[in-house]
Amino acid sequence: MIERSLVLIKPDAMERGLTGEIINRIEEEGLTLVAIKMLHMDLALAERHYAPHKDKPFFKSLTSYISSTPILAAIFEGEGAVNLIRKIMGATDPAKAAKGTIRGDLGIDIEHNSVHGSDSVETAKQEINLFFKKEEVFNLQ
Ligand code: IDP
Ligand code: MG
Repeated sequence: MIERSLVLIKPDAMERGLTGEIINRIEEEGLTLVAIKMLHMDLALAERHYAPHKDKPFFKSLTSYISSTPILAAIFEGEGAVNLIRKIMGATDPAKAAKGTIRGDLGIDIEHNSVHGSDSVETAKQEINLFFKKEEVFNLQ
């Protein structure tokens, strides 16, 4: 199934100049970039994006972190894009993520883990709508 997934390059990766490295790792696995923008998420957008975590003890810290500096939001498209990107990213906690994954190689800690990737096709649709207008997404296949 051709799917789309939302990827965010988080503040810790932005600050260390890792955008090219992260995009490259995803493109190398055969996925296609169909939308990209730089934006500074405000707290309201951060709270909407991370709403499923609103009752977690780290919610306040997480939303404040993700809105601390400008980030990159991107949509990648391709066969099984959602799960493939989860695999390329690695486990949530960089200390537990495998070597060769983005988080395993580049992540700092469980909060500052360099990237976000949608966790299902359904979530991806909602997340994409939160960040992109229809006309900002391109058909390259
Ligand atoms: P995911 O990004 O791998 O899907 P989620 O459980 O959905 O992981 O958590 C969303 C984000 O919240 C993580 O990427 C990470 O930045 C942050 N996070 C997750 N668990 C913790 C924690 O225990 N402490 C601090 N931040 C966390
Ligand atoms: Mg998640």
